Amino acid sequence: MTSHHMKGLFVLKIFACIVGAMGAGLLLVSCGGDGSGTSVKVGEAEWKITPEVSQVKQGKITFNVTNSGTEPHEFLVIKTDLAPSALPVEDNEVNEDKVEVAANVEPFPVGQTAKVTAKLSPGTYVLICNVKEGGVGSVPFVSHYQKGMWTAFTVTQ
Ligand SMILES: [Cu+2]
Repeated sequence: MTSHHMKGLFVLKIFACIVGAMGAGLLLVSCGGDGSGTSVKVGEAEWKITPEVSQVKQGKITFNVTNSGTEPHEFLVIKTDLAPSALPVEDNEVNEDKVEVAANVEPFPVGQTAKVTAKLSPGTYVLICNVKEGGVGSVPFVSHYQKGMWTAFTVTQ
């Protein structure tokens, strides 16, 4: 790769970064690092969510979520000051209209890894799976959140 080519890539990256920040309606203070953001591996299974780290620095965070369980799971990043176990539950699931959903992956199959990127500001978050099941015969409805698929996550300055 020529140095001219590399310079072109560098400019492109900064441009993409500024556009991204403007798109989110945020004041661009700095874009830090090389612009590629931070990646966090997350494991999901019955009935737990296990990120490899529980805290990251603010910015563009990519979650690589692997379903190593035996049924489909989803993945939500919720920004909240509530305790992780105290999100607003209605009809046996978290009411996603009553919380700030920063990122969302719809239910995905066993053995697959889903990827979602979000620009996260400092604060406290909860990672959850909100799949609801039951309702067949006398089996009551219950969400994976209620079964314990939640964990605290912190974004620092
Ligand atoms: Cu689940």
